[in-house]
Formats: sequence, structure tokens, C-alpha cells
Amino acid sequence: MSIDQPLTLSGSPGSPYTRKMLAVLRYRRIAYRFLAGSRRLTGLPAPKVRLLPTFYLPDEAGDLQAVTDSSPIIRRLERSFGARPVIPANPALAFIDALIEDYGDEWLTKCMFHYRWHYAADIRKSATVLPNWMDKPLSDDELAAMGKVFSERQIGRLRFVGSNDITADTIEHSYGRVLDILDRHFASHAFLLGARPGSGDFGVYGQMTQLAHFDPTPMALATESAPRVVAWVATMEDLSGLEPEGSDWLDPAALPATTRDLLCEIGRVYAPLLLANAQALQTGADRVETEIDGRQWVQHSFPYHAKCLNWLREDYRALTGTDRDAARAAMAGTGCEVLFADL
Ligand SMILES: N[C@@H](CCC(=O)N[C@@H](CS)C(=O)NCC(=O)O)C(=O)O
Repeated sequence: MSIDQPLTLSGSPGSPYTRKMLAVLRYRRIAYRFLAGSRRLTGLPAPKVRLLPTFYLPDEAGDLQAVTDSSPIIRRLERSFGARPVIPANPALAFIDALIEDYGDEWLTKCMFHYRWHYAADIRKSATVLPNWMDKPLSDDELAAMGKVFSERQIGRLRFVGSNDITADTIEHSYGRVLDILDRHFASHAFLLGARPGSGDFGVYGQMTQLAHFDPTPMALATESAPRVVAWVATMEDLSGLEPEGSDWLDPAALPATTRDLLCEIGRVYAPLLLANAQALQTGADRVETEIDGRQWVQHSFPYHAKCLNWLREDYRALTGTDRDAARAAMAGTGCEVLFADL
């Protein structure tokens, strides 16, 4: 079913996935109507699970449905609108791009959520700024009350993300390393996979809008050690003027050392989590207990991570011949290959 423009979505500037999708729409020059906060248009259906962002897209019969989950929405937009794709044409590179996007969405969000709700300065900023994006103008009393409810709810959710006293060091070390890798990468490349942005750029960007541009503790770290990342985030926000060429993508058989460093980082922290989580769910355990980056890792098992792993495995399975060889070669020795070892 074709999608009429402007398409409608709701979300918030404080939501990394909302920022990810707004940037995709701008880059793709897809006209949109953004409902910020809890603004609703009459006649729009309610989502099954309320997540930010929510898109309102037609089903087979042409009726608008509330749709969530940014990665499949990106792929649907690719099918509906041909120009300026964010998925590389080369299947092996598209696979690497999906892996990076998933790491951004699912691991970097741990960094984002952890820093936002762990340290006093960050909690204070979020509790006093974010409620203003929910709905209507707020008096001091209303803001204080909403900030309290909101921060208590989010701090209570830290355990689902996997941020706790045992995992805090692992999360913070991983953030420091990815800043360093990206800062070095952006010394010679405009985007993660070449001179045009892929879905992985948008995934990483979404989390970085908060980490490097909003929450004081991780923002100070980025400003101090990764100025190119701070600059890249601002560039990513509106790429409507970029004129990408097919030749702007990197060759998956000749990825630069810094892209390989990023894959090694994914293999170091995210791959072991995905495997341990899948195993916990298989045995019916509600806790994941494993070692990540040489330290103990403990968190609630999380069915959504298992879904992500399945999507990546489906992508891998769909690769044939030289494309599969190229994807394998790109991952060899990075730690990511364990995710696909039995396929
Ligand atoms: N997998 C979803 C994740 C979206 C998501 O987790 N959004 C967060 C905000 S950034 C959310 O809505 N959390 C629930 C809430 O805030 O009530 C996607 O890719 O869009």
C-alpha cells in the first residue's frame, strides 16, 4: 500500500529513536508531519505498545495503523520511496550496515539510558527539561511534579536496560571506546560506510543526539575527547542537501581500519550480550548472567534482543555466494562472527 505524504509520526526530541527517524525522513526528502509529545490528532489509531516514535501508516486495506520499531519502518520506507536510499545496494555492505544500526539501537541505548538516569546532574536536567516536551506549557509546580514522576519511572526501568552497579563500568568503558573509534573514523570519512549515510549512521546518530548533545555527563566526555562526533551529530540532523552517488559507499571487501575497529567493538560488547540473552530465553531464565569485556554482566533477559538477533540472522541467511563471503571476511576476527557461526 503506497504511503501518502506528508506521513504522520509522533515522538519527542528527547527520544533517540524519534531523532533517528526524523533525520531519515529529512535525508530522504519524505514530507512528514511531526506530532511532538502527547499531541494527538483525532482519528489516529492507538498503538498496541506506546513507543516513541509512533508512525501512522496505511495497512493493506489503506486504513492507518499505529506502527512502531524504527528498523522495520526504515525498510518499509525504502520499499515505498525509491530515491536516496539509506540501505546500501551491495548486500554484504547492507548486512554490515544493519549490524551497526542494531548495535546503535540496542547497545548504545544502554549508554544513553545509563548516563541519563545514573548521575545526579543528568537526572536533574532530564527531570526538568523532558517534561516540557510532553504536552502543554507547565507551571513550576506542574513541572516539578511531572519531573518527579517521570524520573522515578525511568530510573525504575534502568534494570531492564541492564544498567546497574555491576554493569556500569562496562557500559561507560564501551562509550569511551566508541567515541574514540568514531572520532578517528570521522577524520577521513564523512559517514560510517562512506561518503553517504546508511541506516547504521542513523541508529548511532539517534543515541548520540542525547549522549553527545544533551545529557551533561556523556556530553562533556564527547566534547573533550571526540569533537568530530559532536560535529557529525549536528550534520546528521539535516542531510536534505546532500547529493549522494552510488559510488559513495565503501567497498565491503576493503573496509577502513576504523570501520573494522567499530565492528570489533560490536563484537566485544554487543555480540556476547545477544548470545547470552538468546540462551537465557531458551532455557526460560529471566536473568542474563555472563561476562562482557572481562567483567560480570547481569540483566533481565529481554525478548526484543532475541528478535533483533533473529532479524540479523535472517539477513545473513539471505546472503549468497560472494556476498556471504564478503560479509564473513568483513567480520572475521571482530567477534561478530559468533552470531552467525551455526548458519
Ligand atoms: N525498538 C523501538 C524502540 C523505541 C523506544 O524504545 N522508544 C522509547 C523512547 S526513546 C520509548 O518509547 N520508551 C517508552 C516510554 O518512554 O514510555 C524503535 O526502534 O523505535
